[in-house]
Amino acid sequence: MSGSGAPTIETPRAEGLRVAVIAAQWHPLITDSLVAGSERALAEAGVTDHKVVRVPGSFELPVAALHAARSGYDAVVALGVVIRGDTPHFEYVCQAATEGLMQVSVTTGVPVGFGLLTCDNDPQALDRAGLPDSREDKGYEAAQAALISALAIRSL
Ligand code: DLZ
Repeated sequence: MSGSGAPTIETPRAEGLRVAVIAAQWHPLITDSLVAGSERALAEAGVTDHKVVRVPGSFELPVAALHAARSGYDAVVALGVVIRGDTPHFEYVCQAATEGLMQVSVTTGVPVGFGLLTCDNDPQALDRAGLPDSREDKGYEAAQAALISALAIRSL
């Protein structure tokens, strides 16, 4: 999937929304930066009520996201990094996390910003992590997506 075709997205005003950021701990340099990017977006949107919860790995993102969605949060931001290794483990963790997060979102009606990086190698992940030399900031983008979706849902 290439990034070409991505729209220019403005960070909305979202005062009053409650947001849970759920982040895995694997690849801490990258996940910490994704968390920082998501918090930057929340601050720019005027969100004052947010909580960051860390889970061990990306496989655990869906269950924590489910609890957040059931606990009254208006939006969830899920952040993690999975790097391909020599075994099929990569596919299982990526598929479980991705499908699990989508299920949480469609079964609870609470939007989940998808900030799970699924990369072949470290440089690909670093390039998307929102670090000073990164080209992209997927933590920021995932928070934007969660906020915009929550506001869109409210308007329906
Ligand atoms: C086991 C594992 C491996 C090999 N790689 C990653 C990874 O690259 N990124 C990640 O977020 N988690 C990884 N994990 C941990 C699993 O997500 C999970 O935490 C463990 O299997 C325990 O349930």
